[in-house]
Amino acid sequence: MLLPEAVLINGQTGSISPETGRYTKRLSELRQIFQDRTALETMVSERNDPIIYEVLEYKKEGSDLFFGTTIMEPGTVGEEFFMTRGHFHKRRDMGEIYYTQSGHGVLLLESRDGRSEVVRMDPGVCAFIPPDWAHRSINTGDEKLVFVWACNVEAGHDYGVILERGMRKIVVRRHGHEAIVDNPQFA
Ligand code: M6P
Ligand code: ZN
Repeated sequence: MLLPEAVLINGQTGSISPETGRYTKRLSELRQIFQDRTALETMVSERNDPIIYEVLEYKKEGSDLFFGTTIMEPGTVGEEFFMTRGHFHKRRDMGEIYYTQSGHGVLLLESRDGRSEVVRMDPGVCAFIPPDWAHRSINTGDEKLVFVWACNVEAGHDYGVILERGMRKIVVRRHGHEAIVDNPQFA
């Protein structure tokens, strides 16, 4: 029998206790998602392949739900803000929530039929990601962006279509301001 448990989450650091797993994404693992490949390679070599985000999770064998935190560093590659890979769920009937704890960013969503939506990620905002919407989080602030996510263990990640052709919108810093613009490389 699974037993209830209190999980302590630090909204500033994203730490979880108890934590059952984690992974780190460095810039060199995200070569396909940023537009400016020259800026990317320069950062990989000159800044020692920086960490872009970390995902920490709490998952119990036999449970239907799991949850965790994502901790995103601030920064840009060329003019594009640091972002996650972005994905649809394998299970098209399963959504997710992203509950922002600290920092500021943008949650970019795209439906199968090509509609783009944005939910701002500010502390206290719990974003509802409906089933079958691709989602990518982007840190547009100058501090860490920390959010709590929760979904069904069966949801799964489908990276294919977003990796291959990108998302219709990109989020960039232009003239010192955040801007959501059409992706010139959208295939
Ligand atoms: C959130 C969740 C995770 C996801 C992570 C990074 O934490 O949705 O399931 O893995 O963001 O996003 P991605 O896998 O698209 O890089
Ligand atoms: Zn997801």
